[in-house]
Amino acid sequence: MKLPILKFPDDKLRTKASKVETIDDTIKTLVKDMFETMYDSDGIGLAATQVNQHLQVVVMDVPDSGEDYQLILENRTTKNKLIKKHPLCFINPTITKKEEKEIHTEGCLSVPNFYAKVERFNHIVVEALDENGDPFTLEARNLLAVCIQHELDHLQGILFIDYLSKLKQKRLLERIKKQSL
Ligand code: QAP
Ligand code: CO
Repeated sequence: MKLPILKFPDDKLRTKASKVETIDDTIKTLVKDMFETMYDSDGIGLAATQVNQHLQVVVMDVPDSGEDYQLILENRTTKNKLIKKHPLCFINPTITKKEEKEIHTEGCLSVPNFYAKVERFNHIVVEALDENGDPFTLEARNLLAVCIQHELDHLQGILFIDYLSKLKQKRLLERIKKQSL
């Protein structure tokens, strides 16, 4: 089932997520629905906070930009099938190592049609449970590392736009207010 996504400036996006105590059928259904919602919205990452579920659950599928796909003749469908092949689920995630700051352009399903440059770590290590409750440790770089930091921020009620200047935040709010008139 596709879930509705909270949009900035909804205050519910500021809620801090609680730790998942047991990975039961409710959590498994939430994970499944979050993947469906993310893929259907053409997203690469989604935090439970964004679908108004205040639990430490994140789903992600970051396109692989590796050389493996360069020789394949692509169309819209094959591209999606080949590229979207790294579904990851993080439950109760924690970042245990952060290295190398870099500036990346980010977007967010909760702030549609807005993109901005944010400084993040380019190399991280994250520990989490997967959707079956099995612990894993993942070393991530580049876009995957950026996406993990962005999604973990959502679980703390933090949005990428919080890192922008007050002037840029003010302009964004004005733009959103005009759109919803
Ligand atoms: C977070 O964001 C992210 O405005 C995931 O019209 C994004 O999936 C981290 C999206 C980029 C690092 C880099 C945004 C889709 C998707 C939009 C997303 C839109 C349609 C955002
Ligand atoms: Co986001």
